Amino acid sequence: QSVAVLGAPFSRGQKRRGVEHGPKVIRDAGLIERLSGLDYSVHDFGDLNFPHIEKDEPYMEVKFPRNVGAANKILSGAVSRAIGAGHTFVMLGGDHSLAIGSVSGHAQQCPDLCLVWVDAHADINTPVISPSGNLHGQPVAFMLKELQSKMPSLPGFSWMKPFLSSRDLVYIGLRDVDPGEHHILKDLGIQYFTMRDIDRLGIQRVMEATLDHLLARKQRPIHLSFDIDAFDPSLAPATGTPVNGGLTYREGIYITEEIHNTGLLSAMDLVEVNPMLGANPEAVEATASLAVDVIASSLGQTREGAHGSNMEIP
Ligand code: DIR
Ligand code: MN
Ligand code: MN
Ligand code: MN
Repeated sequence: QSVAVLGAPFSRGQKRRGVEHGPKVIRDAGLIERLSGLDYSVHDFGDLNFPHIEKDEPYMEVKFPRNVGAANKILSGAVSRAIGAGHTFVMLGGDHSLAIGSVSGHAQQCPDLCLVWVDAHADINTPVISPSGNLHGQPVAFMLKELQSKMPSLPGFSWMKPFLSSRDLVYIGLRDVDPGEHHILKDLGIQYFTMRDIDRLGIQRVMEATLDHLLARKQRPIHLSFDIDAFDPSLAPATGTPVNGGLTYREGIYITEEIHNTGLLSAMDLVEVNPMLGANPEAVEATASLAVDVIASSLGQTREGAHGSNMEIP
């Protein structure tokens, strides 16, 4: 059982500086030690080096397309190699535009993967309908085969092709969805659970329905893309686009425990931790420590505790 950890210090998918320091604060919060304690051999591959492309004019309204495209191409290759080498893969963001490279690299090795997207936002704007022009609000649109005809060819993205069917994706935690995104969700019949759905059903039934939707026909690798802004801003204040009314700590950890219990988690992203946005150092540490809890729980840390099979009561 081996885990590969890779940092992706990148922020050009949105406008606020600081999210490129996410990997550092998540490591400083003790990530590697926590994963080693779970009996994994942990391979920390450090942080990727992304080129800075000086001349990168907006394409339509979309900001930094060449920088985002180039970074994701590099990330995609790195993820594909790590998964090909047999590791369970953990990507530390960086902003959520990095999911383009992370999920596509995973899909190169595991074409039948399914995707669980935990986020306040749907991140499914196309470049044409995006109200902000920020690519971190668009990664899912690049992945979906059903949106291919709606996607302009953006400079920087000629390397990638859509690879995911809309039925192989489930959202959890939504509470800030743009009108064009809502139209796409309904049009494609995408399975999603908003915070209201969690209020109505409870997180246990939401996870049951999520895993049933993705795995009932067949067992297959799971990609978990976890945006820290899925949590309530009281728990995760150091993030770029906080939205009130988010996941409780217990709901978030229940999601990751259930993902782990499938035995099918193959890769995950933890994105949008921005240490320049906490009101004080404590707010940043709380957000980073929450990120560590999410990753450790996804990889098998339990609340009930655990013991080795050869343990005796002394
Ligand atoms: C908004 C905000 N829907 C956009 N998106 C995200 O810019 O497209 N914030 N992802 O985290
Ligand atoms: Mn997101
Ligand atoms: Mn978000
Ligand atoms: Mn329609």
